Amino acid sequence: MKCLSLLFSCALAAGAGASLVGCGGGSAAAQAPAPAPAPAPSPSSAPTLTREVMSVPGGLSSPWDLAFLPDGSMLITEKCSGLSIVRGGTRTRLFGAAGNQLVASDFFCEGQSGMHGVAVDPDFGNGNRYVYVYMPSNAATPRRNRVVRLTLSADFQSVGERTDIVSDIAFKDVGNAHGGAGAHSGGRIRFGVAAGDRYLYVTTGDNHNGALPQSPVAPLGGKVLRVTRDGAAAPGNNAPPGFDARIFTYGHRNVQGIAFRPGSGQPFISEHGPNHSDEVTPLVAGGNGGWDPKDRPNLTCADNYCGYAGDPTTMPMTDTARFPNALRPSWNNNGVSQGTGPSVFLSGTQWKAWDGRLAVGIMGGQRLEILALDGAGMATATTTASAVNASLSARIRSLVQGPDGNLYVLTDAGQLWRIVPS
Ligand SMILES: [Ca+2]
Repeated sequence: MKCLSLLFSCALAAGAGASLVGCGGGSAAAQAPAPAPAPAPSPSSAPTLTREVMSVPGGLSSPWDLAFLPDGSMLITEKCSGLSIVRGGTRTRLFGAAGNQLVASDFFCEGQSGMHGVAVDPDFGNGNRYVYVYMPSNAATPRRNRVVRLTLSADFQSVGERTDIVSDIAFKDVGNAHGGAGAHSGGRIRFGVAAGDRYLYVTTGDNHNGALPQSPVAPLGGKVLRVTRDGAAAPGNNAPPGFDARIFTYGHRNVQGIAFRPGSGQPFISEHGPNHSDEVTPLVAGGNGGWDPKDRPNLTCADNYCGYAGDPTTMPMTDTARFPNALRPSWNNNGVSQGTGPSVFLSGTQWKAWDGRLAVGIMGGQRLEILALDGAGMATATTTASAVNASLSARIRSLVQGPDGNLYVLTDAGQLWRIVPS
């Protein structure tokens, strides 16, 4: 038992980046007087954060999302080139633009849009080898965003069997008074984690189209979809009568983060506000997020989009006057809009007081925010991780907790970080 204890202590020290001196395991160490046990970390203390900048062969240009395979390999998307795998120190371009192993001739990038989310099937390790990406396609007119399923080869070096499982997600085909084509595409995809909820959640955006968020039918925008691995409506979505059965929630603006609370598995989204009020919101099946930016009496807007026409009172991100049962946000970024995008729950005792808290990446605000939530999912306190470690200040695009329990981050500037708590 003593040897096991010694090895475990060394492993912890190595994992925390500490010197390995004294962890050699030789006889001298074994015969030394037993040190006093280290005090247990106080659960009230925040972790110390160490940032490691990781190298990706070939570098990254506008990376958007990442996912881990069961063997620890990493899938990474880049907005204009596509999907790559990083495995054993090598990088292979798998799917997307020219130069990838499988070229998608209908794929393109424009404005905010391109290769966005990536997800790994929960049964990948059981043999189906499915991975999924979210991307715009010009295979039909008007252009749409799609969720594409691919099968990764046994040698991890190629993909095939492309199957477009959702092909009618709204894409902003033409620029208007509020921004260029490709704006507000959403695009995060994640599988649920709770038992019985291994379905794919797909976040979408409002395209600067006032009618989309409250629209019950395709094209699907301003929604969170929940589908099977074949793209069919998942059971239990509880979409209102007359709504497309793939809709899990609606009435959103531009959802670019979704995360599942440890324990309950409840999904929480993070989305960009207009000129105010980024939101984090716990979702309930069939819920309405309360965003409705279309024209209304005494308010007529360019291109029928009133999203920027008001303030938190006149054009709220959650309009409880129009929709009394709207989903209530956990947090609204103190009423300001700073490009709140990805989110992930931190899980594990290595995160100390942050175990179970929600990490939220903020692009314009260039920071990593940590939200403490009560039982109902409402924020009770916030901590800025970028203040704990100033090197974490950047336009944060993707957040994933790795199989090693550390937090992996992609930045718009093209860096991949591993954040190690201790
Ligand atoms: Ca809302």
